[in-house]
Amino acid sequence: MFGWTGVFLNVDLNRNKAVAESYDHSMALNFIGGRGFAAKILWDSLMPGLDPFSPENKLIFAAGPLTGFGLPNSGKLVVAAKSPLTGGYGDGNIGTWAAVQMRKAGYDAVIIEGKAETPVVLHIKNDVAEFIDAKDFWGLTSFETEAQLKAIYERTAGIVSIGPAGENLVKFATVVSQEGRAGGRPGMGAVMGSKNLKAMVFDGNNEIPAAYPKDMKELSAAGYREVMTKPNYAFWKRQGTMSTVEWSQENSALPTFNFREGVFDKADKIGGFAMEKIKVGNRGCPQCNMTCGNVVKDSDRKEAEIDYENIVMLGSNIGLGNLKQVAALNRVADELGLDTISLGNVLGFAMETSQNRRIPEEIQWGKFKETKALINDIAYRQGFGDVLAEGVQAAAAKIGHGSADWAMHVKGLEISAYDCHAAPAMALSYATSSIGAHHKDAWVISWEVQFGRESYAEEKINKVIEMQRLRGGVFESLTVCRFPYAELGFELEWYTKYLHAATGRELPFNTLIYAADKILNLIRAFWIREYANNWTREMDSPPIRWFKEPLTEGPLKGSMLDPMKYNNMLKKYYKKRGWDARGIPKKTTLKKLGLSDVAKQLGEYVKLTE
Ligand code: PTT
Ligand code: SF4
Repeated sequence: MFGWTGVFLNVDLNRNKAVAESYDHSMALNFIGGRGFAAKILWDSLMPGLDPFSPENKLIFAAGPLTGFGLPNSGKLVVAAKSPLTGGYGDGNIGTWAAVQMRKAGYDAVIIEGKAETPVVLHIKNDVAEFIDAKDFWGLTSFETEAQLKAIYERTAGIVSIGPAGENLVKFATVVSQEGRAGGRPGMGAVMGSKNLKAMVFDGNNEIPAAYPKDMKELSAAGYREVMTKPNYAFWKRQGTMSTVEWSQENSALPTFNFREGVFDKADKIGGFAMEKIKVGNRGCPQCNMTCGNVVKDSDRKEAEIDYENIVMLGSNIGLGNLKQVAALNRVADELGLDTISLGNVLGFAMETSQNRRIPEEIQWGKFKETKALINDIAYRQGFGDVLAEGVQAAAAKIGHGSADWAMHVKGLEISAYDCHAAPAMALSYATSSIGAHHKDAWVISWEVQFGRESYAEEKINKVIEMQRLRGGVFESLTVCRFPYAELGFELEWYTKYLHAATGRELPFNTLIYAADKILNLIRAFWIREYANNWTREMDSPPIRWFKEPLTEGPLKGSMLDPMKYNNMLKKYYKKRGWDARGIPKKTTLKKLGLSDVAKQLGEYVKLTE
């Protein structure tokens, strides 16, 4: 097999054993890699109803057939498991040398189960896996852990680790790499912590088999050159995702005061141009010439790497308008290994709950020092931080007194940084995303602004489905970065050329889209199997706030979502997907996608419609 190494590494932490296993061609062709592999493995091997923190949960690091070849923007992998935050399928995408090194070590995925008796670091060098005592690392931040491991292992090693939040099973702890790349929003870092796995060090020096190595080299060089010719390239290097702050403010989509508003009076202080004034450099994922991580000196005089989502969720969403301070909170979240999006949500939720006097704690909007202390309490599960460490849905359930009305999540995963009071398509995208409220599958809001905010037209449903297939299906299974395509207009044909050179196969886009649909339906089946008869179509609803409390400021003052129109939209979405009125894939849909065996199993948990 070319392109894929054809090998998974199965690691059992109960027994300190790692066994390489060849997998079938059909797995590669049907599920491509990354998210596709993870979904298939989790579907096949997890007992429904399993506690996500039990040793039987599997933590999967999976790459795609283009990873590690040196192609532009290809240094990423997917980290996945059953999520402790949502109880459903969870994953994230992280740019890291670990992706490159895992493939060079000979593996398309590393699948970890069991729980080490005491904390370990797993070192994988080609076909040798070592389980190293990690007692000296336990308790360190992710930055400290990586720095210390770097000093011990090869300079080229790729490292992923967790911080104290993962160790303390904070439900939105992430896996961190390279002091500023973080992945696995729905608690993948906590699953790693539950296994007593502090870090993984990957090192490999095998050739990854390519069908046409010469073409690969030429295409790679041409790809890098092409990226640089794109009109927006220079501005992207200046601001990366940060220019979205100004865009969101102009379009009333900037999460402000826990998504109560879509504009923030200090937006210009935390935006892309403000960032340029304090920027000291660029960082990024391996094998990328777009390096979109903006490095700034934060208010603690330390270097922090910042992106749009982080800055907005820890800035406007909690009423903080000082960029250096926001950057410091971002860095602290990276050190502790907390997802910044969920963190900004739980903080905003806590501030609003305090303001509404539903808790005795005084937690005020926009207070830097106090917020930093609260973040620490969340990571170490101290005091009220312990309640927030469970995520916004569980915190609201515990606090009660109507606080669920301002708990901003879908299926337990907190909303990422686009306010949808006036964006029905983006709301549908959040509501039906594969992991809960995340923008990665169908970021349609900029298209929606041009199409018309008020509309609930069919085109919007089509756009959400198209983007879910492309971004959530194709990009997540190839595990390559979607930014060249999404932000610079890098043409999709490049990927079919890359795939041909890597695998020797013609894999046109319609084949990839078919695989994407298969993967997305399998993930849907996973959720349904977990929730069985507790599954309801309300699980595909955006937060109630967007239906009940109109914007009170900005150019779209008075806007909110219409529940009847949204429901109608969701009904049509299900129909286009081939799902029944509950949002459950029909037997015929699964069959058409080559998932008859999945239909059979799923039918044991819920009654399927023909
Ligand atoms: C992603 C989510 C995002 S999406 C951001 S900023 W973004 C937040 N980043 C965090 C962070 O940083 N530190 C932290 N402690 N928590 C964070 N949580 C948030 O996580 C990231 C880039 C970005 S920056 C985006 S949009 C794109 N995402 C891609 C994707 O999902 N798939 C893909 N094929 N390509 C992508 N390219 C872009 O990658 P999650 P990264 Mg991230 C510091 O992890 O779980 O997927 O959630 O991966 O290497 O940091 O790159 O404005
Ligand atoms: Fe990573 Fe940004 Fe490059 Fe994408 S564009 S590979 S997120 S540095």
